[in-house]
Amino acid sequence: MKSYRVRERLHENLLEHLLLARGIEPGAHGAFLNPDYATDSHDPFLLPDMGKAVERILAAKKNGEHVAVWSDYDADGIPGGVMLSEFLRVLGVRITHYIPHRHKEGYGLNEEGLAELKEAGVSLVITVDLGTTEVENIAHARTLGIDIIVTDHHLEPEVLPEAFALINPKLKTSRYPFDGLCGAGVAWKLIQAILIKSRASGQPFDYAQGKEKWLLDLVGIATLSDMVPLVGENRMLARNGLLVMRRGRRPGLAALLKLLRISTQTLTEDDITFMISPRINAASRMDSPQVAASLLAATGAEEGATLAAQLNKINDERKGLVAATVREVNKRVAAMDLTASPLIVMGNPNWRPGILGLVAGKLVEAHGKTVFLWGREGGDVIRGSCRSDGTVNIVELMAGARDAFEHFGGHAASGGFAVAEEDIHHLPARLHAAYAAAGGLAAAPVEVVVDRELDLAELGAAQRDLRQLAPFGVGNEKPLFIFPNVSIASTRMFGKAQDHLEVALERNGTRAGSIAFFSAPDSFSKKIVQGERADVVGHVELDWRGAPRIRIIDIL
Ligand SMILES: [Mn+2]
Repeated sequence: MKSYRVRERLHENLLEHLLLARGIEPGAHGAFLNPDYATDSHDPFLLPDMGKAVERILAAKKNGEHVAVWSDYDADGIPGGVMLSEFLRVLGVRITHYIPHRHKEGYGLNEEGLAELKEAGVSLVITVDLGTTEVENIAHARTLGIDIIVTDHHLEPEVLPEAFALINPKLKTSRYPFDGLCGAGVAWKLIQAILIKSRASGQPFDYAQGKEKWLLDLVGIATLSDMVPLVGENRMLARNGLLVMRRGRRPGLAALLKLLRISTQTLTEDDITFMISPRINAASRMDSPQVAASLLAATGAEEGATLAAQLNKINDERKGLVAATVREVNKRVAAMDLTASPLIVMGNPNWRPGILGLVAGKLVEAHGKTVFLWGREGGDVIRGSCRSDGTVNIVELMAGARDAFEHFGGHAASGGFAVAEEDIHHLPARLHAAYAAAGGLAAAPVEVVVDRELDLAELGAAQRDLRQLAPFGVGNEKPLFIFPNVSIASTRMFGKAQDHLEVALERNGTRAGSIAFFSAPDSFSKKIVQGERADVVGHVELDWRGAPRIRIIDIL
């Protein structure tokens, strides 16, 4: 059960109050509100191995070497890989952008892919968003005569690989003042370093001063997608990234936004995280990571439009597949009695592992249980995804059944695993035993902190303040308000399936619109009844006409 607490008022001015509530000291408010490209960007040479990496890349250019950018397949790795490839190509380096298949190859480097690149004559591989843990594959690359420069932001493992260079702000040896960059952010620092070095040399590259800022749209997408804290240098990258995106200069992105009927000029972080990132991620989930990369790399309007349509179609197929899998699981759940079971553990060799994380997320919401789902794609290893309902740390749960898995990993709330075919039938019993041993905690009651009370008449002013505080995300949560004692003037359902709710609110003669997607008048703590009064908890946003409205979170 949720309960709400309104934060103590820290300042009369709303913006100051919100900044203080986010732990930003009064002296730092100006710097937070106005991220600055020059001052918020730290010296890239403070990152480990940066000087060495730049020298190696310049040598590769001089020697006419064939270089591969090997990026992850998600919405951090793909934009990062496209960006680095695009930049190095402009410098005149021969580049192949390699993206592994999410399930046939999996996350990271692999011997077959390296062999393929070796065959194609590649002598240098630069990773994006991966590589920090790749001890064996990097040693193998060495035997093939391939140098590897790692750019990554993942945590330092016990043993580090012997890469030619290992650029990662999270390494214990890093002197870089900010360790929150995403994978594309680290690749971006490599670009900055190459340019600094080139411009300091007597013969700089033919690359106009400041031109590199046009690459920030890709860093921005990655930074917003990868759930890194939107503070410090990330805030600058995300904010400038959105500014570049609003200029609409990348044909593929422009075409995708147009197709989704998102206005380019007023694009916000929500458009990226709810509309663009899931589509980039859909590509690899549905076997075609290259479509997302080609879309972001497209140089012509026509090519952009074709790829946008293709990516959107892949996303529709992904949605259909998720919905069908959810239905199949629900049917099986209904046929079993799971009332007493804290876990749902299920699989089907025909399920596509790439979508099971999304399916598990929906099932956690629907059933309030921790969910493990597995499927298979190529080979005889079974792969799956799991999501916690909040009663257990899912990685610790899997660790409690360690030998049931070939591999597992993840975070407290979500994870992934691989199981040998002959062991899969033991998985439910093993996980239930591990859950019982962990003593599965009761879900703690959730207390939601509301940033402040607001009157409907303050909506417009609040919206202007909020745009200064944006972009919102991890580390800079979207402010939540309570509008006390407002009248419900009218309600209506809308949308193709009539599954979205719009409510007109009124108080002291001021009217305001509010909205809740996939909701009905009885979806909240209190039922919405026309003519009655209620406290509305919600976020403030702009509607498609640019008027402020409330996004309903709850009705009390
Ligand atoms: Mn990443």
